Amino acid sequence: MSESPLITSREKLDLVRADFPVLATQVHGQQIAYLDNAATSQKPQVVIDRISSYYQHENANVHRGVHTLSQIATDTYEDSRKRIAEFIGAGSSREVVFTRGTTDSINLVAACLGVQGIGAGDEILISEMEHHSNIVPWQLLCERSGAKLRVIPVSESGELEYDEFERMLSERTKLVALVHVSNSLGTINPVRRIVSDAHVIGVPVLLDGAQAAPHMRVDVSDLDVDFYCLSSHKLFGPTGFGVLYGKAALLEALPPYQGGGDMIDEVDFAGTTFNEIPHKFEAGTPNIAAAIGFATALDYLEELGYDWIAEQEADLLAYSTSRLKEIEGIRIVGEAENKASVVSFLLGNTHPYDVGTVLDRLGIAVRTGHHCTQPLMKRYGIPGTVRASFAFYNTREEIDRLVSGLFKAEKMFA
Ligand code: 7TS
Repeated sequence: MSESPLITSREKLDLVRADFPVLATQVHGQQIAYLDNAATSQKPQVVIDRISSYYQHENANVHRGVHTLSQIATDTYEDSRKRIAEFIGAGSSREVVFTRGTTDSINLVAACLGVQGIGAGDEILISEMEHHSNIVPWQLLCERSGAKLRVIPVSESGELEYDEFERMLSERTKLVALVHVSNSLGTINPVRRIVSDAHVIGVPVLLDGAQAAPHMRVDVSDLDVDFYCLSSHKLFGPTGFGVLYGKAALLEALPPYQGGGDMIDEVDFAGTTFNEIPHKFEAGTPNIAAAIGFATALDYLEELGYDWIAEQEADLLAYSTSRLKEIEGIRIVGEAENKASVVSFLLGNTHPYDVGTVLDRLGIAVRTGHHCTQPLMKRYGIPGTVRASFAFYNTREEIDRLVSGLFKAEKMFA
């Protein structure tokens, strides 16, 4: 994207859209309206080009070769770590562990904490609005250790019952693990208050940030959070790559995750010593191209600016919410006061899958189902929702197409 100072905001949007080749794709003979950004976001051409150029000119393994190409790959890869650390406000790149994504980041902490003497009488605190990846790893840990999983309830409008959180938080709590922004409801949780309340009694906090960083500036130092997890592919970077941020002292205290190359200091049959953080948690050849591509995606976002992103997405959220309410049979699920640009809804008694199928025929991509939050769907007594999740490159016209598609679906299933 390049712009002159006189550019209008619509012209800027059109220039930004041109950066994302997938947005020109045709589906069933129509230009795609891609409204499934919470599942994964599209990649700008600069990210695609950077990954391609890495494989064309720089590909070599990292941390092991004396040869020049390997040194270049290592430097570029470690520079990406510095870039990512800086982007999320980490104090040092030592606090940035590369993983396969949010799921892997959470599993890493759960697996490593499990070795650290969590046991009967201890509690892990999560909420009813968690993605399965912030439920199941803790259930597995509790089964192994005898610890108890406690669940903060969610209100009808989709907010954490904060009084319940305060009541449940105690010296038995070993960790609070909560979603920053809900993928199904769009709720933005009051994470600053959560972290500070937990810290009053010395309880560490892990935040699942998969859906937060695509919409807002995340600064882990400012939040004073202990662990923060995110996925590159939801942040306009490649799939299969993500980050676990952890405070250095906490990461140092954890045992290694998986064993293998790169995570060791010295291996002997009598015993092995381990590499320093973050490498201690990174066994095997990593996804080098993804780290480099992700750093490029962050550069792109920075250039765009979170102020513009927030302005654009606030408009999309407000416009879609008011337009959807024109449809008589619509029920919006999740109307928290503080929301990201995600709208979940039901159309009368029509199954979300049927609505999604009609929309797909019109070239409109939404997600339908439980969105990997089955306990949350049970809380609302529904099988799932239709979810439109917006990124900064979406337009009001795409929302108009969604709404007319829904009117059509309503008539078909009446
Ligand atoms: N946490 C949240 C809040 C998520 O939304 C997701 C993925 C994950 C964790 C897992 O991320 P991963 O990159 O490790 O898979 N959410 C969705 C979604 O809403 N639709 O598809 C994937």
